[in-house]
Amino acid sequence: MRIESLTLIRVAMPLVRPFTTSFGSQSAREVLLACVDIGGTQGWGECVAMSEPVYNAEYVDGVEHVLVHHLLPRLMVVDDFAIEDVASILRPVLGHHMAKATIETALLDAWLRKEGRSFAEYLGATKERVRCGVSVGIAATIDELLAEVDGYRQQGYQRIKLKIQPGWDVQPVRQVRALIGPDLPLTVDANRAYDRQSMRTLAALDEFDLQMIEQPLPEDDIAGHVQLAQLVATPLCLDESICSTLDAVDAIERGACRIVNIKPGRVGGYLESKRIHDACAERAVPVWCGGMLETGIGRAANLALAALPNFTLPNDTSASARYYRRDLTAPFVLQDGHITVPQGPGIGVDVDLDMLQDAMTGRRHIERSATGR
Ligand code: OSB
Ligand code: MG
Repeated sequence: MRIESLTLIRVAMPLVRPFTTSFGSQSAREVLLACVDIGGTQGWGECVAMSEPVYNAEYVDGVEHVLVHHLLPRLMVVDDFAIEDVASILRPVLGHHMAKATIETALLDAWLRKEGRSFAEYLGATKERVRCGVSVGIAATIDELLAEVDGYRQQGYQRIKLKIQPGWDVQPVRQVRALIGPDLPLTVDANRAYDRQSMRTLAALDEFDLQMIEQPLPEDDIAGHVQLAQLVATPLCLDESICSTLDAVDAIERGACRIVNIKPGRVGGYLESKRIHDACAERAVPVWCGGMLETGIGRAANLALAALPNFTLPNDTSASARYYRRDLTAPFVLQDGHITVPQGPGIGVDVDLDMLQDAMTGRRHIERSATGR
């Protein structure tokens, strides 16, 4: 394939309720979409970076800059490449996984649409629907948290994940466990908010039979996670620490985690996500698909990934209504705790162009001819 044009579209997406984590609160997503044209067929990629570099180092304006000035020019000078070549063409640019994932996903969608093949089939999906959990932000009060969790429980989510931070951990977890009973899986996600001095607090969570503790320590403290894993009985899961297959293998072999959260944006795309899935499967380490409050465009691709066989734990692939009043695609709906994997060509869903028009805040179009090729 070769790229004829790239259109970058900014969309303002208000959340149904603010989402608060240990790194801050957000009431809307500023979504960057890439629409690539390869000889008349278009494909879409959703950038998962946040407005500010507070989850990891990437942020929306930075992603747009890297795409336009460093990634697109490297792809535009190649007249015929395969989807499997994209990562190596972009390898001279260090980091910037979310930017790389955005363009690689748009190219994968375009190429698969042209071939009449789905993400699910290309990636090797073995399930028609995936298990869904829900990620619950830090609330103003425990009563508000309990009301929100109760609503999700009634909707049928298969796992509740509570965001925690120092001062919002043992008590909310105790009360939520009391509300939902012993059978519904419960997890916590600290987004790196603890340090080596707070290991005792994390060990106090053992009594609540959590399925996992996600990313308790800073992303570069693998040795700290190894120590913590020896002190707590609850399995540790890494999110921010895992940016590649090498990271995953290293963390597993050192005993830093027993579960891996795979977010395609964080690791540079769906091809690398599949490699992480395979490496974890070989080592009998279960994985699940994380989320970044994606619209239906990113969610469709995540569902296809989560349909791979070693995605055995409930995923952060919740229904559209958990995030947005109106989505950029037909809404994804929770049925019996699952969402159905799209089977059409590419990501398998169409972008709602009326909705896109209404929510668009900016647009930038770059033609091949304009780059002098
Ligand atoms: O750590 O998993 C996280 C959202 C933004 C940034 C980081 C995280 C999250 C979530 C939301 O937990 C998961 C979802 O999309 O439902
Ligand atoms: Mg996380």
